[in-house]
Amino acid sequence: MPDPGRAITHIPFSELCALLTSIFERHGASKEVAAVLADNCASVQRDGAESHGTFRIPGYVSTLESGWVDGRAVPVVTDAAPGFVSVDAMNGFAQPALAAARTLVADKARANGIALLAIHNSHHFSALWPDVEPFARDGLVALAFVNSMACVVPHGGQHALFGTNPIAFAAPRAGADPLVFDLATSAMAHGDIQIAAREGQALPDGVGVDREGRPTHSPAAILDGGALCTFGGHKGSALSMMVEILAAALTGGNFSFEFDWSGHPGAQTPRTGQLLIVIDPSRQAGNTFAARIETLVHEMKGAGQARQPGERRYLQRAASARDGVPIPADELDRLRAPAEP
Ligand code: NDP
Ligand code: PYC
Repeated sequence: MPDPGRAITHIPFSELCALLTSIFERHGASKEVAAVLADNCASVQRDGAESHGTFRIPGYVSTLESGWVDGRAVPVVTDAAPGFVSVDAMNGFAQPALAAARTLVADKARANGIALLAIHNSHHFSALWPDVEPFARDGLVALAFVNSMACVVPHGGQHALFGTNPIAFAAPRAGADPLVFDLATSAMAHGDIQIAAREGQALPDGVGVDREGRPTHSPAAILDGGALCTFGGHKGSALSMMVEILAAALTGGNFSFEFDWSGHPGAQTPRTGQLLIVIDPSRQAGNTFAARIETLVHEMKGAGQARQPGERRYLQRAASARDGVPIPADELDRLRAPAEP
């Protein structure tokens, strides 16, 4: 929840993109990488995802400065099989790797009905929905899986092993924005724990444990040697395990517990992997996919589900187009300062 006491400024999307591009470039990213990351981060801020928008810029900057990530990496795309594209991100960010392979994997999905995009040696520090929504806008179904850094205890376990391991899904709709969900498999995203700690908020039951493994309501205790729990007990734990398998074992990337960033003080971006599964629903005989989704959404509303996943984001996107992208005034001041952030 945004801090209600914090002053908010509104800035045009293009201005925010230009500001973020200049910050990324100033801290060692190539022109191409800076443009992709700036568009991604500004889009996330525009859509109201507080934990992964401009709040993350200090983390990007300190990571680039630490030498942990290569902001000038040029991803290497391999056409591995009729339905399999592999990308070595070359220790760069995952979003430029996805951008480099996006057309190829979409073409393969159309040709085969389904295709995989396996990215390894990559850093993902953002929300996942920008990775899947564009596929759905092109009529495809997409799933994405990313593992992160060991900060989540497997169900029944004693120490952190999994990452916060998000899963995102997008499907096209007839005459409406795609149906999208994007969620961490931990009880809360690590970014939201950082925000709760900054704002002195207590956490609900079941979110995390302290360094002794005792349940805690304190975000500071989770950040200070404690750990997060998965959402939904053993069920979320199984999904988190699946993300480790798909995003790391299948792509050739690191598990969340495997990389060692201790030699790079300031590093915050996990060096892991990402898997995307892209499906062409038009391959179904007598294709009724879009109509079936409308039936489902209609029935969900009829059952009383007032808010569909993705809806809040689309509403915030429309408000940002009208009023400018909301950003805390002190955060924007820091971004605009010559020695930001
Ligand atoms: P949330 O719990 O806020 O939301 C999860 C999903 O549920 C969203 O699609 C959201 O839609 C939807 N939703 C939320 N509330 C409702 C409701 N009341 N009714 C119906 N749908 C609802 O997300 P998380 O905190 O789990 O994750 C936040 C972000 O953190 C994600 O974008 C994720 O990708 C990112 N993340 C990134 C990581 C990385 O390694 N890069 C690691 C972990 C998390 P809507 O979007 O419209 O609100
Ligand atoms: O919020 O859990 C998170 C996260 C991890 C990596 C990027 N975001």
